[in-house]
This record gives sequence, C-alpha cells and structure tokens, in this order.
Amino acid sequence: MHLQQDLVLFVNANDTSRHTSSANTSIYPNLGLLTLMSALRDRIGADDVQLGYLDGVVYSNKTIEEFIDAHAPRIRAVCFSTLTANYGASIAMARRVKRMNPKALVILGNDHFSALYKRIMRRQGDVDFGFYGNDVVTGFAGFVADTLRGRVKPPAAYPGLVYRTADGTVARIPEHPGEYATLPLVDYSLADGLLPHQELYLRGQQSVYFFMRDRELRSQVVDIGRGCIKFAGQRLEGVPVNACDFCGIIPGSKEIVWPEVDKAWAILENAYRQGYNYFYVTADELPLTMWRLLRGMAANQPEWFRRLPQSQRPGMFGYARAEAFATVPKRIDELVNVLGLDHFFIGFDGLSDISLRVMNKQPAGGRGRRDLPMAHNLEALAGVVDRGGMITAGLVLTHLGITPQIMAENHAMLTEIVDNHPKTFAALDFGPLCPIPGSQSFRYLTHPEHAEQRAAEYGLRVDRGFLESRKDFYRSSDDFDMDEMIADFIRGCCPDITLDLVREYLAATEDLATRHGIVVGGGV
Ligand code: B12
Ligand code: SF4
Repeated sequence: MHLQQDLVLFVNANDTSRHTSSANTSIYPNLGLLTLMSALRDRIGADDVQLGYLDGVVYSNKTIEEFIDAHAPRIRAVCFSTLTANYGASIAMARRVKRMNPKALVILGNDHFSALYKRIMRRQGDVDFGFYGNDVVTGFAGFVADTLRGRVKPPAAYPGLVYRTADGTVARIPEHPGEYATLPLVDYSLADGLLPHQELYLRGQQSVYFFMRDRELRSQVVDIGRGCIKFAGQRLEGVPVNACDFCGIIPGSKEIVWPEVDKAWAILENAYRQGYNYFYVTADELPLTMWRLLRGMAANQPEWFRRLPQSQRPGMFGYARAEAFATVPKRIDELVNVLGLDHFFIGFDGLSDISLRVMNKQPAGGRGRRDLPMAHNLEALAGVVDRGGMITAGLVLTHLGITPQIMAENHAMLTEIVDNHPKTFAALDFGPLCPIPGSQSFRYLTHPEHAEQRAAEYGLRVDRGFLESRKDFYRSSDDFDMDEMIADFIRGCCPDITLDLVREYLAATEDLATRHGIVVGGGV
C-alpha cells in the first residue's frame, strides 16, 4: 500500500441490514465498480493516485469504516455503488467520510441512486455528485480524472452527471448512448489493490456450489450485453412500464445493447487470461435479447478458444426467460453446444398463470404470445432437463393481491417440479416480492389507485386505506428497510394473506431445497 498517495475509494457496502431474501454473501465482485475503476485507471497514471476497492460483503462495513478513519486525510473521493439493499449503509459511510475529511467527494451511482436521484440529492447533503443510469463510465472517469487534476469542466462535459446548480436545483446530464462499445476491458485485479478480494470470492463460490468445487471452476462476472426485450416502449419516470413487477433494473439509454462479436470474445478472453474459466454473464435474458450477438459469437469462435480442448474451454452461465425455451429451442441448443452454457438462471417467479400474469411475466411477444405463461416455465424446465443442464430458479412468493389459495397452488407446483427433478436445480433463489424503487411494484406504494386498479383487473384486491396511509412516506423517503417494504407490501397489496403465512411458505420452500441438497439463495 502506498501510504502517501491520494486515494479514490470504490465501495460496495454490505446490506444495511440482513433482509428476508439477502443473497449468498461474497461470491462475486461488483462489476460496475471494477468497470469504473478500469476506465479511470486508463485516464490517470498508477503513480498519481491509488484506486481502492472495498467490499463490505466480504470484509464487513466496520472494516471499511475503520479504513476510512485511518486514511481519511488522503482520500480524495469515495464512490458508492448503491442498490436498495445497501443504500442506508452507504449513506452512513458517506456521513463518516465527510466528518473525517470534508474535502473528500462523495459520489453515488447504480440502480437505487438512479431510481431516486432527485430526492437523494435534496435530502443527503453529504452526497456531492451522482451518476444516473448505465452509460456513465466515460462521464464518471472524465469527471474524477479532471477533479483530481483540478481542471473540472462545465457539467455538460460529463454524461450522466447529477449535480446541484447554484440555486440548489438538482440537474442531470443525459447519458452517453454510444458508450457501451467503448468500455475498457476490466482489470479484475483492481479488486485486490487494498485488500485481497478475488480469492475470497472464489472461496465463497466453492463453499456455496458443490459443482464449482468438484469441477475446479473459477467464476467471474462478465458484461457482454445489457437490457431486456421488456425495456422497450414507454418509461414512467425512467421505469419501463412493460418490465416485470419486481424488476429493479434502470435500463441504459437504449433498451438493449451489446458489443461487436470480436469485442465480446475479447471480453471473455480477458477474463480467461486473468485466471477465470466460468463466466457469469450478467446480461438479462440471453437467448431472446442477445441472440444476434450470440449467433455471431458461435459462428466466429476465436483461435484461442478453438485451440482449447473441449474439456478445458471456459463455460458460461446466465439468465434466460423461460419463454425462450418454448419459442426458440434451437437457440438454446446453440448456447449449450457451441458456447458452453450449462447453467441457466430462470425466473420461474410465479408457478401459476395468474401469478405470472399479475407479475407482468406473461410472454413478451413473438411466437409465444398466445401461450399460457406457466407452459413456458414447464417447457424451460423440460428443455434444461433434456440437455442435462442446471437451473437456478428465481421464485417470487408474493404478488399484488395474492390469496392463500394461489400461494398453496404455487407451492404445490413447486414441490412437484423440484421433487421430480432435484438434480436439475443448482439453487432456489426465493423471497417475497420486495417493491424496490425503480420497479413497477414501487409504484403501488406511491400510487395506491394504480395498485387497486391493477389488482381489480385480475379480480384481486388491495387494502387501499393502508396504502394511502403509507403513500407519503414512499413518495418522500430515500432510505428503505427491505423487510419493512416487504411487510408494507403484504399489508397493503396482499390483504388476503399475512406475514405469518408468508413466513410459513418461506420455511416450506427452504425445507424443500434442503431436503434435496439444493442451494438456498444462489446469490443471483
Ligand atoms: C451480478 C448481480 C449481482 C451480484 C453482484 C452484485 C453487485 N453488487 O454488483 C450478486 C449476486 C452478489 C447480487 C446480489 C444482489 N442483487 Co443483484 N444483480 C446482479 C445483476 C444481474 C448484474 C449487475 C452487473 O454486474 N451488471 C454489469 C455492470 C457492469 O453494471 P452495473 O452493476 O449496473 O454498473 C453500472 C451502472 O449501474 C453504474 N454504476 C454502478 N455502481 C456505480 C457506482 C458509482 C459511483 C457510479 C458513478 C456508477 C455506478 O456504472 C456501471 C457501469 O455501467 C443485476 C441485474 C442487471 N442486469 O443489472 C442484479 C441487480 C443489480 N441485483 C439486484 C438485487 C435486488 C440484489 C440483491 C439485493 C439480491 C438479494 N436477494 O439479496 C443483492 C444485493 C447485493 C449487494 N448489496 O450488492 C437488483 C437491484 C435492484 C435495486 N434497485 O436495488 C438488480 C438490478 C436485479 C433486478 N432485476 O432487480 N447481484
Ligand atoms: S426481470 Fe428479467 S425479464 Fe423481467 S423485466 Fe427484468 S430483466 Fe426483463
């Protein structure tokens, strides 16, 4: 560690408090932060400023706070990646940074900030700047590099920048829509500059997943595409109205982006050369959304990949909408056979047609648009079983207006499919719906009339009086306890069930997984 150097910290705080559906801990780094660091490293020399990555999920938030206290005088900026889960903890740390060194800049980004940037900037005086959205890497790197050199330009020079104008108004510069193609290759070792992280993530993976241990897999997150077919169309306050109810992704300026085929392979080679052989592709819904890219990759495999014996080729895993298995099975074959995808994250979510429809999980369009949504889940399951692959199933146990009968039916269906195919499920990642900011379901808390009207479309009901009593809180606050949100959602949006009933189903689902030796959580 270079004790005299200026320091820019990149912090992934641990969850503010453990919540009902907290993910498995410390198995992947924060790729957003590593991308920003790689871009900034390209702009400034390693001798000038030290870039430090700290993950509270690995080391605890207390360790980060102690680090801040010990190094406060040389800290120039602290950059927090904020999801709803860790926003409160990030703000508490920001306060500490400012107390220890008022000159250090506090910069926020990621989905929770993007969803609530106006109120965050109004309420949190310790936050100096933020960046809205995804296409902010060049804007961020330019802004921090110029700040370090004392040569900051007018805000318009920094795409995505969120700032306060002289009269205190919160303003935002649009993202840079063409940025994705220009992103740097990620230097994963940047996570280890201050404290070792990568070995600890690998250790975490191996202790969670038996197959990673047995097959000596070293997994790493890679970004070869972003977006979802459901982000197309209208957006309300930045949130796509076609998105699934619980989805908290704030998409970039384009609904779907991917790099050129060569660049995508270069991204994979870059991770491979750094010692990783099992790629967690963070893109959503690979076969439907990124098909042109994947087809191109399959048809243009680079020399380094082709030369590797089949058994030594790196594998991949990633997200796939169940719909893809029903409507475009040949694409799945290509993903499995040519690109080595053997593990799919499938959002089963609800396990009945009504649940899937209420969660806005019905088929998005194309060939499958008239199919029953549950048929797609079952075809996806059969498709993975036939190909000998694995599934991490995402399951959302509650939704707008859910009744005890629907919960019972969904659980019975889950039990049936897991009992019949226990070896196919690598993990069950389940929890009650948490209406995070940036999702459609958050709107139910801020606009009770919307919740009531949507529930009525399915013959379901909400407790309008309760929702009205909480509306102002959800319209004004920026820091939410996820368990409190879950409980409010159940009280207001699911008046036919109770929190106790939800706890029973959480326990029953956990028992089901444990009975078959399936990982609970999965960390995806
Ligand atoms: C990989 C992943 C994980 C990994 C790694 C998490 C991490 N901290 O990076 C693991 C498995 C650990 C994980 C855990 C969780 N996740 Co997660 N995860 C993802 C996933 C699939 C991909 C994220 C990614 O790496 N993208 C690629 C990188 C390059 O992009 P990025 O992270 O968005 O970063 C870009 C911008 O956001 C921005 N940015 C990010 N950070 C910062 C910071 C600063 C200062 C600035 C300026 C900009 C900036 O710049 C980056 C470059 O473009 C997303 C879904 C998605 N496709 O986005 C969900 C997602 C982020 N996860 C989500 C959730 C809910 C969780 C959990 C709460 C789940 C749980 N049950 O506990 C936990 C929270 C863990 C935590 N405290 O960090 C939600 C977040 C919603 C929200 N508003 O809070 C998402 C959006 C999924 C969804 N559909 O709703 N997750
Ligand atoms: S949950 Fe998946 S399918 Fe649904 S909108 Fe989000 S990315 Fe798309």
